[in-house]
Amino acid sequence: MDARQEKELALLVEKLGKKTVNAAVRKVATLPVEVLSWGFGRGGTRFGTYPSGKEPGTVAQRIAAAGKFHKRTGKGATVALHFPWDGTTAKDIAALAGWLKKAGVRPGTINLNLFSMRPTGALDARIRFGSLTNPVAAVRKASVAHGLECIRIMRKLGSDTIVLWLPDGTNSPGQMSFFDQADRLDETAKAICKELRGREKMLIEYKLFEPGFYATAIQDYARSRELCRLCGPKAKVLVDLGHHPKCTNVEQIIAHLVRDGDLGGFHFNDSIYADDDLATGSLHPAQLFRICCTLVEGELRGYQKVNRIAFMIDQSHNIKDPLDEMVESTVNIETAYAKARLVDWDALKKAQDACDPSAADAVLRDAFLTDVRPILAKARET
Ligand code: AFD
Ligand code: MN
Ligand code: MN
Repeated sequence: MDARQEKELALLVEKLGKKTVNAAVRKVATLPVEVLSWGFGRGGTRFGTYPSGKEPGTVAQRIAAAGKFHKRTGKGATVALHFPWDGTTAKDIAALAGWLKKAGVRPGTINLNLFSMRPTGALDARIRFGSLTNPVAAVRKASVAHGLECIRIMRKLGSDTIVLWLPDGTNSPGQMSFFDQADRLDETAKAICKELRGREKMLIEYKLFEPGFYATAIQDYARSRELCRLCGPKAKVLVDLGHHPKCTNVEQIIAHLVRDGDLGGFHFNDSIYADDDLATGSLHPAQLFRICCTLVEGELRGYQKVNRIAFMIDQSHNIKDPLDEMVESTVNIETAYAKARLVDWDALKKAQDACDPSAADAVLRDAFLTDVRPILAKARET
């Protein structure tokens, strides 16, 4: 920290008290934020991807960039991986383990890919009719096999969590019965989850639409939670911020999940129109603050602890330098979380119980408007 930041921190201590500021510094410093291997490369859209040749192109280069990110920010101790993008053969996985070690980072969640055709086997052009919900048993079987393969890779790399994002959906009312779609998924999701042992987990992600444009198999948190109930305590809900209708109160969904211990974690990003995977907090910092406030309030009420909930970034870096955008997103997450840790919860509760919404909102605004950059600088230093 430089002299100016030290002075600003001292002012915050004067205003908020040493205990509150030190607690916020500690919470930010110890909040794990997982980055994504595929985010260090050039992202794109269905209209094209425009690599300049300078961004990481190979798996080794992406993992090396993750190492650079970790050194620069102290976050990203774990890196989410995606298969087969990050490797297929045992040799690839061994090489990947070496690159991660060399970069000083560890494997994070293992993300299934049920949306890319494979050169051999039943995950061929038929997956346009779905994977785990496909009408053809052989395709469903191959999809479950991919899930089991990811569990094997998870164990090989020393990770303990797989992520199921299911691209399955239909594009017209007649294409598939809702009942068949749901029955098949109940069965195939359980077939993957039952292989998990001990502390191993499966995060089940939901998404309103895309690539399906009529009926997505896991389209909202209700369906994800239903599947978690079916699969048992090893399955938890993954909330991707870009996966909701634009008029959704996401922090309210999070409160429901936290109360039942169903929240596995987040895929953080930002968007205005759809699942656009823009830099977290770059457009809706107040929503990110409210999400963090809901998590902190949940923890203070004895529900899930914030640092036991997976904070993961899931973005597509189409324009900016991917590493810069990953840093920007991480700082936005730390900023929102630091502010949520400054909320005067007693004053808020008092105002709420007195039915005084203006006083209550003033408490939240006071925290939200606090410049927490000195706290982040101190956290980074520690
Ligand atoms: C896409 C999907 C989903 C998934 C991610 C990685 O929308 O968010 O988690 O790819 O597979 O963004
Ligand atoms: Mn996601
Ligand atoms: Mn997405």
